[in-house]
Amino acid sequence: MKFSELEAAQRERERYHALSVPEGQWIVIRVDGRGFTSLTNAHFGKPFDDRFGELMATTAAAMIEEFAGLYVYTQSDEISLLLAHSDGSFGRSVEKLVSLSAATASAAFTHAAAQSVSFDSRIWTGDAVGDVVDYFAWRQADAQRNALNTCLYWALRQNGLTARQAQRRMEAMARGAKEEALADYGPAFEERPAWQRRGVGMWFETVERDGYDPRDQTRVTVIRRQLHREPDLPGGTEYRDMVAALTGGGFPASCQAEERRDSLARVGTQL
Ligand SMILES: Nc1nc2c(ncn2[C@@H]2O[C@H](COP(=O)(O)OP(=O)(O)O)[C@@H](O)[C@H]2O)c(=O)[nH]1
Ligand SMILES: [Mg+2]
Repeated sequence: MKFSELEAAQRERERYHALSVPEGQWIVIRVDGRGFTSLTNAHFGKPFDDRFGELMATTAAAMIEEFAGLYVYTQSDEISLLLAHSDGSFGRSVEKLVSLSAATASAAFTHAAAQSVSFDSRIWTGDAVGDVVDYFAWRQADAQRNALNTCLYWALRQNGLTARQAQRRMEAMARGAKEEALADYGPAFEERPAWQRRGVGMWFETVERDGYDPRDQTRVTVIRRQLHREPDLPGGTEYRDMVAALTGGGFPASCQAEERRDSLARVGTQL
């Protein structure tokens, strides 16, 4: 068999390589830590750990920078990254987006924590801005529900209940009853840090800085893009409006991913 025939036959067996997200669809990439229940049980405080939250935020920042995304949101051990509508990176190849996002997240967390971890990855697609808003509202609602459950669970455990007893106690409780029970043991749910209840969001913003142009030795105003980190996200309608506004992204619609990456690299980014 000639090499060219062998090559063609093998390429044909890379069956999923041609799979790509159609133009015009919004893309959110979501990565999730693998086996983070055992990781957090072994190395981090319960129910929430500041250092773990910091590591996830660092990982989220690496993702939005690497993919020059519009918005990144992290809660628990997951990160959702919204790409620009016109993003053509990697030909919108599913294999590339999934593998490189998982690799980026795994490398960033591993480097920051000095502990080897891996993330899985999936792609969500949406037809319109309203779908993107629904997606992020969904992940935030998931954050809120899990945060209430985990806060109450650990409050019950710290007050002498076994794992089974705590689970039984919570089984039949509606959300209101859980909030009331939690308030009996410590700070009310609404008084706990917002990042624990609603997650953390990041996006690029434009700021004006005083600069110096060495060519004609004049003071100039330079526009810089920097990463804004929001640990106090709003909930409900306000959050939906915020996400809708971020789909605009601050880049002209015609600006391709390569140009955005270049412009971010040129000005540098800072947290
Ligand atoms: N101790 C602790 N655990 C956390 C924290 N954030 C997330 N987790 C845990 O991370 C796990 C994430 O859930 P999931 O992805 O379904 O579990 P996995 O399949 O084991 O990765 C849950 O067990 C959470 O309790 C934290 O700040 N502290
Ligand atoms: Mg996980």
